[in-house]
Amino acid sequence: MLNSGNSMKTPVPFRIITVILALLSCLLLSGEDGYRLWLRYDVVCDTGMLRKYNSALKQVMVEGHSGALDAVREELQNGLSGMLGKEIPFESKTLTEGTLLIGTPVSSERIAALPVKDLLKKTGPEGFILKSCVISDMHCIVIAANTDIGLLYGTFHFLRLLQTGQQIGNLDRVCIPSTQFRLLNHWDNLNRTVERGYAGFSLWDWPLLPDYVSPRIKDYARANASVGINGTVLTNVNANALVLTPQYLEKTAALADVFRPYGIKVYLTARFSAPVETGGLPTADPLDPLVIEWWQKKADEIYRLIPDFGGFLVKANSEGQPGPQNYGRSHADGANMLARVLAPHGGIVMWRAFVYDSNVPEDRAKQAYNEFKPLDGHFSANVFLQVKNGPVDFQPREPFHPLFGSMPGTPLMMEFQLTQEYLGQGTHLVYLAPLFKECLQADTYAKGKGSEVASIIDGTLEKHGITGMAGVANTGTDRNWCGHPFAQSNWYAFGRLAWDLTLSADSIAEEWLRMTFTDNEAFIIPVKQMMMDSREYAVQYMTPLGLHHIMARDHHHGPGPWVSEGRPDWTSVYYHRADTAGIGFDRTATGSNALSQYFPEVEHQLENPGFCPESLLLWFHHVPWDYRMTSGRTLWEELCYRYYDGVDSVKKMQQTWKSMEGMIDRERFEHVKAMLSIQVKEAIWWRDACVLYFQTFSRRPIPEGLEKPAHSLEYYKNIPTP
Ligand code: GCW
Repeated sequence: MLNSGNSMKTPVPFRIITVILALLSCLLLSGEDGYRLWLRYDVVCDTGMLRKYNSALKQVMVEGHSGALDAVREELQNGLSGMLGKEIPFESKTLTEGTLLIGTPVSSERIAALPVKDLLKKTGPEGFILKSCVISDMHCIVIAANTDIGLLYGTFHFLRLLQTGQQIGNLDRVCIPSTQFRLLNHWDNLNRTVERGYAGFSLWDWPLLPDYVSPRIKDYARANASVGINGTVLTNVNANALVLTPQYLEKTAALADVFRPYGIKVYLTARFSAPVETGGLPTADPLDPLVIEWWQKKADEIYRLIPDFGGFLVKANSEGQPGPQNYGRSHADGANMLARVLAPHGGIVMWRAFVYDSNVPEDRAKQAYNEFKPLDGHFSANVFLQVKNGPVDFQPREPFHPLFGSMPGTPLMMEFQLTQEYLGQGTHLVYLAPLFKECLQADTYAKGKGSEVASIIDGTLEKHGITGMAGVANTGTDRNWCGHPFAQSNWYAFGRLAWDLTLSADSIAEEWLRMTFTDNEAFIIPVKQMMMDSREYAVQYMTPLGLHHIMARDHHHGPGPWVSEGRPDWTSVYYHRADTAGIGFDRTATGSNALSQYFPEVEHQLENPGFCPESLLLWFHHVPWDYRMTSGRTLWEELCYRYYDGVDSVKKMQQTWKSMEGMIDRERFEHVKAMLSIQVKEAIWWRDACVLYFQTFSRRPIPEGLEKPAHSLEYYKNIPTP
């Protein structure tokens, strides 16, 4: 066993070789396929920094034994040897200068002896302390927490400091997550297709489970833990009852075993009709004693196999899914029945608020509120109502959902969509953190000014026992996990935000770029700007000025403003309402009055087209084509300019990216370059199709100086569905 002292000093020639290797690897920009995500751990390129890190880190002492601590050791071994270019000793029992000391007061006497007790009272089960300390005259860095999982989060935080080139000389941090339940929602089917997935097939290899668990599953867990994600719903909300059968539960348990050391719990979607479909009962009525007994036994069976099972996510009575209303019961009846069977095991229910009914002639944007507001206060304590960020459906821009602030008696869980169903899917570079932040920072006025959506999600505004945030996952079997190389940033950003709601979109982008590509400022500054602007660009070339849901039918990829047949609230004409007088959905008192679902201050801000932000104008108002915009242009002209600006901006992104050649590896450079050229083509497709279509109502020319569309409207309408 290695001990302290000189034996651990790196010999001088080795250090020189290390620095040369570091420089070479930075220059060669060796091939990358994106598999390593943001956990690349390549040698630190800044040699000054590398020297500092090397002198501050002489050995690591991880005190205690558990699966999570094995994960801590393994991650540090890989991370530090990769970034520092040398092996760091882990085995010593003697504290020396430059020790990274990791432990809980229970696993480590040294930690217990430090004056961190009061701090640890604040950090809870997942938080941690990261601190530079002098112990027995020796300079050390300490990661302390109440649990081993807290130590794992602290470890990833520490590694991130090195990955992003930060000082580690004088650390004094206490980190506590903003929300308790930070979950990915996979819309993965048991046949391995992924609903709205654009990165290959499902990561869960059901046919081979439980006997074979791909090593990829552990890497998935590492990636999630590195950003603080602590739960994963494995299956689609459009659920298949089969996953609750013994055969699939065993498979699920095999995944849970790999996730456990990384602090990740598994959850499943519960198909409400499962007692009928797989249990042979005549009904799934949530008040029927036999149904309750069936779920009780099912819960017991699940917890026998997976003692830390997280709970159920349920989509009920929405888009054809069964639910309590099939039996004349309410959403609360359904959710509470499941909550009661999970409660003794510590499980939770996430009941989705995404409901709307084609038989009800009501603005779809109003239906979730109408349905759930009267049920406020009627849900059990271990039930979340899971609410999408906006009232329609993950559009490029939506106002915040009116349920935020309107359900003070119910814990609300945020649902964001990381997979870009309505934002260019697999081919568009769209960084979503600005969209997430826009919603989180919106003021609901629920308890007066300053009642931001974020304060409802993190529980500071209304005190609930549980808080949480969910992201519809964008992962798949593609070698680089997410398809588009930049789509990884949306997974990353979701996790980082769920952990810390106060982080800015800008700082998250910067971290991700440094970890994923390079810390070269000449790359970071322009590419970060490009990421920050990318969502607004997508809004411009797809749905400017508050337009929404005008995507092609079913697949939602390209433009389809002409879609008019079938169920009305699945058509585009329902949402844009263009006619020869104007365009937009009147949601004021003269129209659907969806605005009345917001608190009066918000309603007043939005009810007058003259004061309503132009970014949401056509969401709330039907506006005449000659309406004067703040630019002095008419609405029609402004609409055209926005579409054209959107395309020009994507072309600028393309130029910016091209000028990055040589700064990163060729493989990912070429991949993104090719994607951007597709994005330019598709942005033009969006622009021309929409401008030509809306022109049939406005009957006005495309403003002078704007290039004319290359094809006719008929041409765009006939582009076949991919
Ligand atoms: O946006 C719609 C999607 C459906 C999805 C549904 C939902 C899982 O088009 O594919 O179904 O939302 O959120 O339930």
